[in-house]
Amino acid sequence: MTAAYDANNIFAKILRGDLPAHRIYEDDHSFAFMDIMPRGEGHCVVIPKASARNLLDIAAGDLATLIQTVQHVAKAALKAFDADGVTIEQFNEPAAGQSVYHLHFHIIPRFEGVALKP
Ligand code: DGP
Repeated sequence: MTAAYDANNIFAKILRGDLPAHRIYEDDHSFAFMDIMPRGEGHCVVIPKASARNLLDIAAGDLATLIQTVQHVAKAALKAFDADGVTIEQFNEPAAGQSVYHLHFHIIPRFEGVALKP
C-alpha cells in the first residue's frame, strides 16, 4: 500500500503553473519538462496530469495513455540530441529512489561511451 497523493509535491506545482519549468511537451493528459538535475544531456521527465503518486497508483487507462507520451518524447529527445540511445527510468517509493511523489518517467538521451552522472 502506498501513501496518499500529496498535491503539494513539486511536479504538481509545476503542473499548476505555481513553479517554473522548461516545458517541452503538453497534451490533454500529459506534460514533459527538462529535469532540473540532469544526469545527462537532454534529461527530461514525462508526467501524467492525473494525480498519481507513482506507477503503483495510476489507473490502467491513464497509464496506457501516458506510456504513449513517454515513447513520443523519447523518440523526439533521441532525434533532438542526435543521441545513440535513450534510457527510460521510473522509481516507486523512497526505497526505490523516488524523491518527487508525482508519477514521472525519466527520459535520458545516451551517447556511446558517455556514462550518466550519479
Ligand atoms: P526521482 O528520484 O525519480 O523522484 O526524480 C526526481 C527528479 O526531479 C530529479 O531528477 C530532480 C527533479 N526535480 C526535482 N525538483 C525539480 C524542480 O523543481 N524542477 C524540475 N524541472 N525538476 C526537478
